[in-house]
Amino acid sequence: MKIGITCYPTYGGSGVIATELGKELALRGHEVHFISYALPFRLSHYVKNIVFHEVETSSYPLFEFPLYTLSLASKMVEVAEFEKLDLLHVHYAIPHAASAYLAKQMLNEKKDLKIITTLHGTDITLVGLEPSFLPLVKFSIDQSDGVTAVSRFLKEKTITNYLCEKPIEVIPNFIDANTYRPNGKPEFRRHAAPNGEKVLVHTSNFRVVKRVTDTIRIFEKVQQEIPSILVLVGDGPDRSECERLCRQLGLCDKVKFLGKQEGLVDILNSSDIFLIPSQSESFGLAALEAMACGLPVISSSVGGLPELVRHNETGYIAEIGDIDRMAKYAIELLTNKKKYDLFAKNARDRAVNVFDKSKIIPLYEDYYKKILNK
Ligand code: GMT
Repeated sequence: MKIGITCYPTYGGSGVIATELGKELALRGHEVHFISYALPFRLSHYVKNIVFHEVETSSYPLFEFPLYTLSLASKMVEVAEFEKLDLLHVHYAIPHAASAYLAKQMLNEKKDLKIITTLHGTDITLVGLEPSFLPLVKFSIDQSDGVTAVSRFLKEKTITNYLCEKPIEVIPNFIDANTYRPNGKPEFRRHAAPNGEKVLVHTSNFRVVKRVTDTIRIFEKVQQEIPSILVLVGDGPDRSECERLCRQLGLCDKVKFLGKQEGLVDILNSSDIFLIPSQSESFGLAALEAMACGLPVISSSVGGLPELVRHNETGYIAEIGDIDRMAKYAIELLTNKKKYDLFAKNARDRAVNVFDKSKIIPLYEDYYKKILNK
């Protein structure tokens, strides 16, 4: 197949999934064309069968706001026509699904370009609900030829929030379990926790929905009982508030802010427990990456997290904001080696058996064929 993929190219789960999907499809012999304003950050090396098309947006004194959505639609038309695309798969509804709709209409006479929209999270649960976007999101979902969501939760939310009539296929996030695996490389642990402290870890884009301050408050309780450190990977709007909280709680020497990192697998391999106490999480790709490295996960009970984390089996789940309970769960796991080892094995097994790319990529391929044959 000749497949166009549009996604946000910067850090973020939807861009990761879109790029890794494109790479896997290319490996399977499909021709993949990425269309975005910058090279997706996971496309750092040449990959056979992958071409990147950059969208440029002109500035003009009249245009107070950049007209990316329109430039993207024009580029989609150009690529679809000249590269003879069979379908265009857009990730994150806003504004990609609207640009794709426009491109489809522009091509109407020339070809029937099929549009598939994958819903990832805040495009449905947060941003899309704003009155300035809601009618457009509903319209562009209904006008897509196919729609997928990354969890059953997100599918249900889309149906109830937008009264969408379009059938939605659930295709969960995936990982490469060969890359994300226990690798026996504890170098990071050796210098971050030189006295044998336990290592709790959290990775995110530090937006308020991630409740990183809860992560710090959970850790505050854990370190009172168990010698431990907290490693925070990533960056974003809430980081300064988190640093301020650490100063207030006197935890600066035990909480390591690493910022954005490439070597996540090695950091996860040097950690014991992954914390994700989010306010909203349609899937939780970061938690899946940790599970694949053999880390039990302690999460809030929101969104798609219970579809990933099995309570009392691969980790623990608690109500949003129940810091005491999450801390209790962490302490229980860190003081019961038998249980910890079992949960760590269960977490890895679940990641491999249910969410490895070998299980999920064929679901996308089958879905593409179904939409193309409609
Ligand atoms: O919705 C977002 O916050 C953006 C998006 C992203 O690009 O990072 O994250 C969402 O998509 C990921 C990949 O499908 C999911 O694993 C995340 O759970 C989801 N984030 C939220 O729902 C907050």
